[in-house]
Amino acid sequence: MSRILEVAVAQLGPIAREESRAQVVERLLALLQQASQKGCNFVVFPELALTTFFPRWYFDNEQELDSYYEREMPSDVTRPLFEAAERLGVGFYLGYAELAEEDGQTRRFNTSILVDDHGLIVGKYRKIHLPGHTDHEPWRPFQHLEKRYFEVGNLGFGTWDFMGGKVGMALCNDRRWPETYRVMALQGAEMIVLGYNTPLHYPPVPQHDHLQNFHNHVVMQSAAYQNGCWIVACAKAGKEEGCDLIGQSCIIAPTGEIVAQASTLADELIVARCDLERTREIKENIFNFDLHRAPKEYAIISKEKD
Ligand code: CDT
Repeated sequence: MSRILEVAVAQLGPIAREESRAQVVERLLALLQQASQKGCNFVVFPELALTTFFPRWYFDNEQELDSYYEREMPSDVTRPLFEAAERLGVGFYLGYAELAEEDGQTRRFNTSILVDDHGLIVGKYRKIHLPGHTDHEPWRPFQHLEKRYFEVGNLGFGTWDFMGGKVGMALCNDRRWPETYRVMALQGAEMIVLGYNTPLHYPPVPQHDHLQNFHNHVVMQSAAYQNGCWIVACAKAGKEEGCDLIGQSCIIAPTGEIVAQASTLADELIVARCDLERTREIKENIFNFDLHRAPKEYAIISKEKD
């Protein structure tokens, strides 16, 4: 028996600071259309896919900062994506900056959603591992102010019944942390989807710059294997406003093998036929959680630091 999701990763090349939401949505629509023509029914877009990666700048003007966030989803400008999803019968994952009013407060999150093949939002995730720094650090060639511009996500790591499978979401830096995947795998995740914006240059430890692509893949390939799930990862890539972002978007099988990989740093679609039943090869054998995990020995992992 097989249970197939025909998956497309819609890698994006750079988004200019001056590019409008409408222009970006046009690019996303073209990739969604292309995915449908290739027979895909699920498309994965990057993190913060509607604008340039704005945490690279320090803004003291709140109005300017606010212009990068979505106050509603869908909005007039993003609705064509949802309409296309319904018309083409293609679900999608999309990352964006979310400005929410909750408990009488304005809150900012780095968010992703799962939209099904009827164009309906079925899941929302707010990024938990926020990298970078809080204060302006002018010594850096570019800022990474996620800790200033976003709160830690308050929705946890979830999984959703989605188009015949159990799908979980993460965002960029989350992919480097083994707990991200394990918490979702313990909730039955068969596929984990994520988007990323990863600069090639890491100012605090530049001697690791040549390892950025290696680190990108090594964490996700081992996580796919150790959790017996598909991992689908989509970059925003290329030279964006002078900052080089890695590409190498990929689709990884539960064996840890990369089955599709982007070869450019531009808008590019890669596809794979993902059989969710293949998760059993791992989940019922080498990483059978019920038989082989030793959770009593892992208590320290979830203990808050004193
Ligand atoms: N967007 C994001 O999370 N990027 C980080 C960059 C490295 S930390 C400054 C990442 O983990 O890829």
